[in-house]
Amino acid sequence: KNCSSNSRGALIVLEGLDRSGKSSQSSRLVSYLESQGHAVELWRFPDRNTSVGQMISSYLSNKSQLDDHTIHLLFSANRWEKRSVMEAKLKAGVNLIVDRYSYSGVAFSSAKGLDVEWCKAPEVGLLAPDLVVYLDILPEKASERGGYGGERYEQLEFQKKVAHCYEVLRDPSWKIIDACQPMEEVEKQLQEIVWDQVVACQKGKPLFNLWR
Ligand code: Z5A
Ligand code: MG
Repeated sequence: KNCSSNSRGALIVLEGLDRSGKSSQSSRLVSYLESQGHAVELWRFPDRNTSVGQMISSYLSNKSQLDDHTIHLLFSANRWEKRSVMEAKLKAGVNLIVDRYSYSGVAFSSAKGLDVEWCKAPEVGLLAPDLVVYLDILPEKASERGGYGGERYEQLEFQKKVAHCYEVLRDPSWKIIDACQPMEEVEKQLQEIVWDQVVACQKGKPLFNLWR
């Protein structure tokens, strides 16, 4: 292991449509990194445990109604309230595997018609991921998986719009994995992609802020 003072954990984000396999793959990845002796934690957004997270959860389960801008800012606030802990963990050498992040925030809100730049603004200054992995699946294929639950956004027509918004956001640094492959295959490809970043961050790769 590299012992330089700038050694840190990697911030790895998994993105993708509903049912693309983010949660399944995030936990498999965490187990893998643990088995290899790395310090690692599984995080997810929204984090429904905070008071902001509870407002979000109530909105997603249709128990409350909120203006589109308001819920967008709550999702963002939910990331801001975790930012300092996130930075401390990374600096302490803990790798963070994060199930959804700012890209979900922008993709889902802009899919409702909000301006992309307006959606990005509150995310500026959050920690930039070292790696964004997009689990790629057609909305039609995703909707066949176990059926959508009853939460807001879990509808095929809306998911098609979200898919388009993710395409607009996607940049060349993203790693795209075909999420229609068997779970074990996705898992293997993910392990290979993530390994390089974990090593680079151990060697002291600098940490940046988002969208500055
Ligand atoms: N949202 C937002 O609007 N703004 C924000 O800033 C953020 C989020 C952060 C809740 O998110 C909603 O919040 C979400 C976006 C919005 N709304 N939608 N849509 P969430 O993360 O809590 O949503 P979730 O319900 O936990 O997860 P998910 O995205 O629906 O699914 P997933 O994690 O991608 O998939 P999975 O649970 O791992 O797998 C789904 C099923 O597919 C399951 O039965 C698996 O066994 C199966 N599966 C997985 N992989 C495979 C493969 N390879 N083959 C076959 N079957 C598979
Ligand atoms: Mg999930």
